Amino acid sequence: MREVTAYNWVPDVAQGHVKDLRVRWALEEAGLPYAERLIDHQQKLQPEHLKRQPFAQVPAYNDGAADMFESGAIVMRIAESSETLMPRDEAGRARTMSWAFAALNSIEPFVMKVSWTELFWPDAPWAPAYLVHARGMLGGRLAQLEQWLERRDYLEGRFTAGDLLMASVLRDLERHNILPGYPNVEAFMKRCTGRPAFARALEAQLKVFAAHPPQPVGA
Ligand SMILES: N[C@@H](CCC(=O)N[C@@H](CS)C(=O)NCC(=O)O)C(=O)O
Repeated sequence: MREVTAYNWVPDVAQGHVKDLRVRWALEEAGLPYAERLIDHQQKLQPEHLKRQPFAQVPAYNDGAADMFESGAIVMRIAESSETLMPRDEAGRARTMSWAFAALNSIEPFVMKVSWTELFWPDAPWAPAYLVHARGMLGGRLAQLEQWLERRDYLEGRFTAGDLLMASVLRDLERHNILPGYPNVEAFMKRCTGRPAFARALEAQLKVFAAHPPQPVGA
């Protein structure tokens, strides 16, 4: 049985945004059942977890043949066994890989600069000036994506793991009132997260938090 390591509880701000969600979503798209290994914020620091996730984070993953960490890598491994996530032809597989890296390497860093600043340090004296630049850089990337998505429902015309990762990244902007400026990008994100597999994954993550009491999360 595949096993996903996830937190048993996180603060409200992170609920529905913890990165095991991407893995759960991929497994749901692929129709693969999985078990949860739930850890708390003390267990993430213990040698047993650090063996599986060197940075004391989640997700971690085991599918019987491999122990893995890094949500993007895990999603791509799941995609290898699902045509829903990865086209069978070589060129299509290569394009899926390109979009997966684009999501995590060309878009996510810009999303994180804005979202972390606005969520965690909104009142810092440096925040306003930093945000001008961070929002500017993010806007440049979103404008390019906006153009790419003109007349395309998905990044390559059909849903793949690249879309799953891109939508997962973009979704973190929902609470920052940025996406309405990029209607193609926003529609794409909603198209992806409107898939029944996403709803099942989100429900599974939130159900865990509802069942566990709050706890300190500091490292
Ligand atoms: N690049 C990693 C990032 C994982 C990550 O940021 N995990 C967060 C939850 S979404 C975490 O465990 N944070 C706790 C910590 O860093 O102490 C991935 O994509 O798997």
